[in-house]
Amino acid sequence: MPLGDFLVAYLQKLGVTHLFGIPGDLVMRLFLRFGRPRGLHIVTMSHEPGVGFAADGYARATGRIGVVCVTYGAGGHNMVNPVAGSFSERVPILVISGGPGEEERRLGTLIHHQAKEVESQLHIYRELTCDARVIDKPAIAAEEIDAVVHAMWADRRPGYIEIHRDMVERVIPVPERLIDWNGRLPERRSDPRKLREAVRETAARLNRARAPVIIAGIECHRYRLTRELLQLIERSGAPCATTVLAKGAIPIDHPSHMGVYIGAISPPAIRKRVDRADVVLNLGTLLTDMNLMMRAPTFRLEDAISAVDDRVEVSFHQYDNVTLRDFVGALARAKLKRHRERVTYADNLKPQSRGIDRAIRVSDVLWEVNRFLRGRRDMIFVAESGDALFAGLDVRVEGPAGYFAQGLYASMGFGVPGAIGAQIGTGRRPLVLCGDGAFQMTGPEIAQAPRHGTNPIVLVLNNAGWGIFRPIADRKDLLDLPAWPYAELGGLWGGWGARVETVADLRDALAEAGERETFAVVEAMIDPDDHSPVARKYIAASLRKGQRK
Ligand SMILES: Cc1ncc(C[n+]2csc(CCOP(=O)(O)OP(=O)(O)O)c2C)c(N)n1
Ligand SMILES: [Mg+2]
Repeated sequence: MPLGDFLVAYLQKLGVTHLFGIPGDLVMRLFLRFGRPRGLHIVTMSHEPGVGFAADGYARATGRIGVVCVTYGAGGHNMVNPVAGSFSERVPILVISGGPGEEERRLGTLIHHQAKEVESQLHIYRELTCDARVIDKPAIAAEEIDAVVHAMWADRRPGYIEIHRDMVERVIPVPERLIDWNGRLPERRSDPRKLREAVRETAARLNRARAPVIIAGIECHRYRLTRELLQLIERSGAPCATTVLAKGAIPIDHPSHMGVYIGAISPPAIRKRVDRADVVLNLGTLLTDMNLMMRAPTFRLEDAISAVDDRVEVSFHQYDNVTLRDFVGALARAKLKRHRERVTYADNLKPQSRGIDRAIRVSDVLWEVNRFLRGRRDMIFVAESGDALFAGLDVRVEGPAGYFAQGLYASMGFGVPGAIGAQIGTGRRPLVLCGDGAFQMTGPEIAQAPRHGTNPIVLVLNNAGWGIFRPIADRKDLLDLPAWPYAELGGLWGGWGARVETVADLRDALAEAGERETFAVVEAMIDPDDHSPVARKYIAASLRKGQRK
């Protein structure tokens, strides 16, 4: 069949429902192919970064592959930043790019949209994906596309295929295997002997421990292991926390959930409990500066058991070829002594000050967001980069797997389009917490929301600048932003907007946004020098660190 038709059929078999993209002449033939068949919706946005973040949000929220389709060069290069974020945070995004046909390449002239070499874009994407290929050999085209997708799924990382415009109609052979395939992608398998031994050793240590702790990391989220994880937590009785990156992997109201572990600046109850642990079971945790907030892990490595990247380390014993899925599943079924401990969920919020007819502090925003989200188990929450990323750690979303943020890559611009993608994928309405600076990057994509049947509530924290850097910058004037009429723009773009200056008005505006069918932009005016509780601790810690150097 023609390569273009094969790709459409392949994606449909995979269960892909949406494709995110912006066309251009070098990808038009392919792009229109996606538009034609029923069952594959095309989601276009204003700018490729928005497209990329939306596909990432879709993939994070659904656990499926996100697919983007862009034109070569100008489009592909514009997509680099979101895909880098997906790579960093283990989100499987398939980038499909067009490209110049063979005749054009043979002319020997520069081709429009070309940067350094025709292959430059491929080289760039090799850095940002687990597999990147130009699909230019008809005989093995189907196998190559299948290989990229399998690699992406095994790694939960982006993949890249470039299909030049003269290849779209080329007839390619499709192997029987793919015709008979049921569309399911296999998970990586463990070596059963190593798995058994790693589980036996871990169970023995857990059973000897007096104060074990479980820390759930990002891989629990990406491999969708919440069910197995909860079984393990319940069987072992150990208190658990998530890392910054994995917030949402454990339901907020689970009785063993302590909260978010942020190293030295964790809520004191969590820090003390982790420091006191005689076994720390790290499940799928990438050790990052954001997770630990610039401090080496407090627990001793000899007391740690860690499962990440298909490898289990029990103290200084290492077992490779043991996947997190198999490990958590088998451990949950092992004979475990049940530990008993009362756990209360801890965050960083101090009690809200009295009175609501007063100026809004960031901590008020969090109290009001939590009040608004209470009982709305269908809603999801998305935190932008900037103070919203720190602030979001104190947000309580009650429904399952309802929290999304770029906790490690931390690119501004993820919030609004990421939320649109997440709603497209799950049907759940997002509340986005977003700084004014981040809104100026991709917030206008909100104008696309109604076309795609979505209606996020965007809460813009308007502190008139890149506020997170004010405490550490001498030239504060360099951090100022022009005042956009955010709330008015929300109304002009087809939604509803409100600008609020008091806590009472914020409460009312959120309630009204919750009632409305359209998207909403709630602009909360914030003192330029105010920050969230976690940001304040983070800034104080980095200033101390800076002084020590
Ligand atoms: C794409 C991108 N560019 C630059 C940065 C660096 N950066 C991190 S936070 C920030 C300022 C964010 O401003 P705003 O959205 O208004 O949030 P606030 O700091 O005021 O809370 C900047 C510029 C980034 N994270 N991502
Ligand atoms: Mg700001």
